[in-house]
Formats: sequence, structure tokens, C-alpha cells
Amino acid sequence: MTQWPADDDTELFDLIDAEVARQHSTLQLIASENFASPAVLRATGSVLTNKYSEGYPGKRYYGGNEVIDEVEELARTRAKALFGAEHANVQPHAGAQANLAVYQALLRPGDTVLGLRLDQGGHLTHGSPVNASGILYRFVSYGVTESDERIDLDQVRDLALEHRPRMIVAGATAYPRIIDPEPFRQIADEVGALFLFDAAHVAGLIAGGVHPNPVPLADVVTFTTHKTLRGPRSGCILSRAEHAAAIDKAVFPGTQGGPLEHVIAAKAVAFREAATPGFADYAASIVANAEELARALAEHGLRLVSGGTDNHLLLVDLRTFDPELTGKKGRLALDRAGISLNENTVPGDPRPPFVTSGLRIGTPAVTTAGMGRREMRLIASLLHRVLNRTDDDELTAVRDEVANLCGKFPPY
Ligand code: DSN
Repeated sequence: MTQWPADDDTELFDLIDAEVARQHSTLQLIASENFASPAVLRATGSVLTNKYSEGYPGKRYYGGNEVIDEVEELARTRAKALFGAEHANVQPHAGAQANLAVYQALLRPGDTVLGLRLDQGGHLTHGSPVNASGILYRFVSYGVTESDERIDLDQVRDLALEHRPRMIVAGATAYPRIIDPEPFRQIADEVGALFLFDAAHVAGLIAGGVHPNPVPLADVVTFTTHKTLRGPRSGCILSRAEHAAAIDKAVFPGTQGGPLEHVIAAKAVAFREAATPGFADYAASIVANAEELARALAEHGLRLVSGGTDNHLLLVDLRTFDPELTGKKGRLALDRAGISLNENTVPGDPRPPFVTSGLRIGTPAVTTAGMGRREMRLIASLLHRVLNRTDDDELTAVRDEVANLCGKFPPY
């Protein structure tokens, strides 16, 4: 038997215990987070982490991959079945790597691409000048309308006709409404562009049948597996068969080395879990909770971007509630009260992204924990108390109430 070093790293494992305690005693309202299932955690922590498996099932550069091949094939098969896709690449380490690989597969440096503005809900990999996407490709950004703060499809079409992009990207990280893939497909067809739908945030809502599935319409769909989909921290690419070879080549050897097969195994577990009727109920509850939270916050006088939500997140514009209160100040106060979320720019935000005038609030994790509409109303009142310029005693009182609430809904 191998003489392993003693399992006595209390310095590190005490920190993990502290994080377990934090996740059990504070409210997790970050829209891109969730609690992974015990089975997902088990696969992620398995001996599959020991294996090198550069290449793909049946075409590896290392021996001993007969079991790994079955694991990765299972993940690919389940991903394709869950979303009805012709091809799946389950190797991207994260959403950013998935998007970068798609660009490398289907674009040439300098090609023009349309994407949603970062400060109106887009993502760094949709053309930010500080990201490889914005450095290597010529991104042109569309935004939301001033009137109803929904994606301005007229602008998408006008920009597409003017710039003739090689690709149009739909998808967002801070947009509280359904993104309908149909008009994007039509515009892409009109100008001969490829259509990429980045479903990172809403993959679980699509799998659960509460949002339209972009797979039949888009050339490629990328997503992350750890947000609404509730799997391990990772990414995935679905595509039409005609793009399969180029995408596989762009993931490996194009942009990544050895795949993380323990995480791929955990993705397989998550895809199976997401195919159950229970998951469809879960996805519907995420949205119902977000709608209830939005209603209750509006009753407390907080303005919601676009007037509400029909997905897993809401964006609060703090400017009308308290012109002096920035997103950052709000988030820091909420952190002290045991409520975890992030500051976010809102459309037309005059403040920089590090300060912002908004808060992004998500319901995937609290819904996994079993909270429902009644708890959403309580959470709205706790949020309101903190944002209402509370003193230290009030923050402590809210923190105690948060711990009491979370104690009734332990995720593990
Ligand atoms: N960081 C993710 C989010 O919070 O939305 C996007 O990459």
C-alpha cells in the first residue's frame, strides 16, 4: 500500500470547512452560481483527475484510455440527447474557452462579429477590448432599447446589413429576459452570417424546457455547466455536424491541452440529472422565484431593468432608489449582512464597471436549496433593509435573520 503523506493539511481543509459553513449560513444570490449535487461533487473529486487523455475517444495520444473513452462518450451522448444536438464537444474547461474555440474554428483573425455590449448585459468574450475576442476579431456591439430595455433587434439587423459580419453572437450574462433565437437566425440568414448562441446562463432553463432551445436554429451553441444547469464548473459546445471537425480541432490542439476527465464525468452526471422531470420542475421554480422576488422588490420601491424578469436573474437599477448608492456600496453592505450577490452595470450606466449603479440577483442556488415564493418575499425585505442605508446594528440583525433562514434550507 502506498505510503501517502498524512492527510493533515488542516490549514487548507479548515478553509474548505469555513466555505461549507459560509455556503450554509449566507444567501447565495449570485446569478451564475448554484449548488452542485452530491453525485456531481463525487465525480469531480474522483481518480479520473489522474488520467492524461489528450485527443478524443478512440483517438488519444496516450495509452490506458479505454475507461476514459467511455466516460467522455457518455458525456457527449448525454449532452447531445439533452439538447437535441448533432455534435457535442465536452472538453472546454469553461465558457470562455468554449467561445474562444468556436471563434478559432469558424473565424479568421480580423473577421467582423456582432455581439451584445458588455455594459448592457453581454460577456467579456463577446468582444471586450481586454479579451482575446476583442483583440483578435472586429466585434461590433448591439444593445438594448432605451424604451423597454430589451435587445434592440432592429439595431441588430441594421448593424448586420451595414457590417456584413461573419458571425452573430446572441446570449448574455446580465439580461433578465428570454432571448428568442428565431430573429437572430433570420438576420444571420439575411446577411449570410453564422449564428452562435451563448447559452451559458440559461442552459438549465433550456434543458428544463422553460426557455426556447436555440440548438435547432443556431450553427453553434456554447454553454457553461455550473450555472442554471447545476453541474461542475466547466463548459461545453454543441454544433451542427458540419462544424464538428473544425470545433474539435480548435478545442484540442487549438486552444487546450489535456481534458479534465473528472470534470467531464461530472458533466455526464449533470446532463443525466437535467434530463429528469424533477429538473424541469426545478427550472420552472427558478423562474417563478425570480418573478416573485422581482415583484416584491418593486413593491419596496426598487426599479427593475426591463420591469421584471422571465429568467433566473433580475437587475436592480439603484439610481432611482438612492442616487448616492452605487452597486459596489450596495454589494459590500449586503456582504456584511450575509447576502452574496454582485454589482452590475445597468443600461445607460454612467458609472464604471468597478462601481456600477446596479445589482444582479439570481435565484438558481436558493431554489436548489428548496426556497420558494414565501422566502423570496422575505429575501426582498432583507435586501431592502440593507439597501435602505442601514446602520451596523441593522446589518447584524439582518445577518442573523439570513442565517436563520438558511439554516432551514441546508443544501447539503
Ligand atoms: N462570470 C460569469 C457571470 O457571473 O455571469 C460570466 O462569465
